[in-house]
Amino acid sequence: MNGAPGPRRTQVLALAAALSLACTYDGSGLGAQPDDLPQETSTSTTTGEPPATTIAPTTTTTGGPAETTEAAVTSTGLTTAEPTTTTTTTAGEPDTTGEPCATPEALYVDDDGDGFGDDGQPVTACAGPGFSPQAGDCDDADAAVFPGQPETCNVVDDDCDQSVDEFDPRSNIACGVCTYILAAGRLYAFCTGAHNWADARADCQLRGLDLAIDDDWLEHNLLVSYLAENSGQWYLGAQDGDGNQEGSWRWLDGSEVPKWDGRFAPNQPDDKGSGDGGADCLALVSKGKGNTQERWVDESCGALHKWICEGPPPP
Ligand SMILES: [Ca+2]
Ligand SMILES: [Ca+2]
Ligand SMILES: [Ca+2]
Ligand SMILES: [Ca+2]
Repeated sequence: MNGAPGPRRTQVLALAAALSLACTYDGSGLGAQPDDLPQETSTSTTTGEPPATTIAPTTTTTGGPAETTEAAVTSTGLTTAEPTTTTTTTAGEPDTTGEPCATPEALYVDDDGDGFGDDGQPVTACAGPGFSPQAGDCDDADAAVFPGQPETCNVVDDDCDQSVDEFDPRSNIACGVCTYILAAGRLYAFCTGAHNWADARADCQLRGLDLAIDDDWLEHNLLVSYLAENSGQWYLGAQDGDGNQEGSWRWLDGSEVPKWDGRFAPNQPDDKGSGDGGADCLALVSKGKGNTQERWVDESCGALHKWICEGPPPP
């Protein structure tokens, strides 16, 4: 009998609960900042959320009629809603700007400030220095390297197109041992270095090209016209099978190399190379070299020669 609260004591408790509820509701719903606010709101204020955000969720939730149950929901809803909003915003502009913004965007880190971001570093952040909506910077530590930058002869892919020192009519018409020529709707590079066939091909590929395919007599004569007299053999993009299959000559695109239309020099191909057991790579001979001049010969693939690259012209 003594332990159980009397009816009067129960009433007092209920009244006290109702009063405290009313205070919570009024304080947040009206935006007033009396003594109640610091308790509930102080947490959200510290997180940097503007007052407007705090008001919105409270007003929505208090639409219901009931008191006691509703009150529990209200305070729960408030507490839950705040951190969620705050977390999203904070994640948006992490450690870089520190400034909150209304709408973080999908951007890329642009460390060198050249206007192009690093593909490998997408972020949700506020627009501003250090970020760019455009990806594509292949060197985000070099502000002179970005898409659209004129290509120059510097062993660097200046314009991020994955070709190094390729032809650029603005800034790169000759580079190293190679001179670029636009002719008959194709782009060629005539290279006067000394490479074996594989290295010659790799050099072309680095420039966004490949060893030239001498399709017909028209192209053949065009190529020959660019070779200096007595400049020797120039590798083309054709091989004879894989080592010992003499006779299966193919261009790099898989098409057959004709042995019947006179572009091979007399008695060629003869599979006679310089000591490595065959001659399985095709070369074009310049003017001035006996009966092989201006014709094809088969060469040992390890022999060092000049080379001709070919590819589509730049867009
Ligand atoms: Ca950049
Ligand atoms: Ca860059
Ligand atoms: Ca390039
Ligand atoms: Ca370059």
